[in-house]
Amino acid sequence: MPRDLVRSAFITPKLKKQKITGSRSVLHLDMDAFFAQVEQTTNPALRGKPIAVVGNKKRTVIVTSSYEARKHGVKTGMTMGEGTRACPDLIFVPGNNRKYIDTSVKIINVLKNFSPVVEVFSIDEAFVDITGSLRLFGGKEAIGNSIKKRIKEELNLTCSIGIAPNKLIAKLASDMEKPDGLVIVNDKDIPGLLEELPIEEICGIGKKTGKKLRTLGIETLGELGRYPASILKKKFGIIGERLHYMGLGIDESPVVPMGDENPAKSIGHSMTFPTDVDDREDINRYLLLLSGKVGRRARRHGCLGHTVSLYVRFSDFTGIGKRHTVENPVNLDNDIYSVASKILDTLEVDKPVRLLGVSIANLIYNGKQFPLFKNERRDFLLTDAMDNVKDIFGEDAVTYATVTEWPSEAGVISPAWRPNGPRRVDPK
Ligand code: DCP
Ligand code: CA
Ligand code: CA
Repeated sequence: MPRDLVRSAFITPKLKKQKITGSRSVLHLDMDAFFAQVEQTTNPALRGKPIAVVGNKKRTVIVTSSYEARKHGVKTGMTMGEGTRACPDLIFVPGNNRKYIDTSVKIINVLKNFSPVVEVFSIDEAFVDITGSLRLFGGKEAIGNSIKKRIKEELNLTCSIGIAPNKLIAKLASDMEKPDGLVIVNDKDIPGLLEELPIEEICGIGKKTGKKLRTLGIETLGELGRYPASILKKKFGIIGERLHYMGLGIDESPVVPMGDENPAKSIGHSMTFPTDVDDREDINRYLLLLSGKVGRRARRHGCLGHTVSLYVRFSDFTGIGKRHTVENPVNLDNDIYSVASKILDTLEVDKPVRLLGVSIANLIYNGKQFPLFKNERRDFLLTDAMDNVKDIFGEDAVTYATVTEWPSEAGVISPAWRPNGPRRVDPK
């Protein structure tokens, strides 16, 4: 048999099946009491004990606690005093970011054995598109159990896994039987699951949006799904439509292997703020600074990017990343900024922001080309002039009026936990 035919005989049935059903299988993994569990595995004296992990000097609140401590009512966000009142035997352990970062990387590497499509979502969470891996590993439950087993054997840690037709429901599912859970949700289970569920339970509906939805009389996801999409769009703009789909449990967003890009293929910069930021104007200011850093590097290398990515990490370590591809590739600060800012408009930012990251990918190398159109020339010339000043007098010699200081990157855990992330690109 000709080789091509042999190959298509293997490939066709699977492709066909996927096309007809259009059904995906998305796995979401979230580590149990992550920082606390890492502390307990690395220090046997802490195992089985109520412990609370606290931050560095500035952040003396409890960032997480072991399940033994939670039984007594210890909660994330409590002060040390409140923790001790809830549980007099509580043992405080100062956090060690390096350990958590290293563990996070190991977890991601385990996941990559099961599918190449792994999206790092936060320090202890990832999505994996396992649609193409089901056969090889014997189905959803088998993959879920194998991942859990490997993480237990290799790292001595437990995690909770949700498997569903999309990211939205997979994330919900991983939280349903914590700790050490494995929950599989099929299409037919979704309406029943969402009917009575309070809107805030779904990832993407934060306090602000939740409050606004409640003023419309919407309390459960079932109600949200039945609410007229047109009114939601009017009240919430771009995310109105997404809210409607959330209520129906529909989420077509792909699992994007983000936070794990090949450094050579993207240029980026991210920063953790000294204190969390929740003012949109401040966020914009940082966004412009980061876009400027990215643009400057790109221009030095004579390259432009077709795709702009934005990462937002919140104070609670959750995060969103999204990318947008533009027809005309960009490398001017303002162009990168305007795409990044548009992406930001489509994201729900209702928690203080801890970190922002901007990167460009899909790079083309064409040196420095003078723009054809007059309106583009002004920005080009301005940027070029700024670059020249920086070349001679240093990076801080000139900046935008809205941006007068570049805060130091001190103290808190940074995106370094994704060592292949955009930050590492182009060490100069
Ligand atoms: N974290 C933090 N500050 C917060 C929330 C979390 O520093 N406000 C850190 C500590 C957590 C880790 O991020 O261990 C992961 O956060 P999760 O919300 O996933 O919580 P845990 O993994 O600790 O517990 P759970 O088993 O409920 O997921
Ligand atoms: Ca967790
Ligand atoms: Ca988490």
